[in-house]
Amino acid sequence: MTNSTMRRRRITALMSALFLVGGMSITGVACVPDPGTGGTTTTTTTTTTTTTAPLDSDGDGIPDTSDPCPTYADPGGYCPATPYDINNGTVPPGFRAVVADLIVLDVDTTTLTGHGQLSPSSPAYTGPTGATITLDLNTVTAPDVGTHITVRGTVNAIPGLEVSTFTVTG
Ligand SMILES: [Ca+2]
Repeated sequence: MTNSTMRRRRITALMSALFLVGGMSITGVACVPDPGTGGTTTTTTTTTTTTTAPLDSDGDGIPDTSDPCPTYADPGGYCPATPYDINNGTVPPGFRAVVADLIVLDVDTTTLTGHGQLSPSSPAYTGPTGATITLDLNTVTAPDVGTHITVRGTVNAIPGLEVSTFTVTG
């Protein structure tokens, strides 16, 4: 037996052993094509959405479209009004008003009401008729009589103001 024959036999024996260990025959092996990309084109789409904040002219956080007074900044939605506006119905019940330059005329701590009159020194003052409004203080600590206050509240049917808050201005 030549060296070349012996080498061929060893290779054949080795291959047979490998196939037997693997439990498969050479005729049972099927080639599975590599799925790869299969010619598929991958497209990446980037969408940019720009959201424009609604216009808020006075910067109080209430958009102009829903702000009862878009040029007066008040996060609570209160709008400037005078006692005249409240007494003559220019601003109706339910209107959230901020009334400046009121002088506290009196306070009744039993009924929790008081009266405020527009200061004659106010640029809005046009005379005594209609210059005084009733202030329903509810749970608000009563202001001192004689002080000047700016009041925020909701116009009621009296007509007057259901006071939410006030600040002493003098
Ligand atoms: Ca606003």
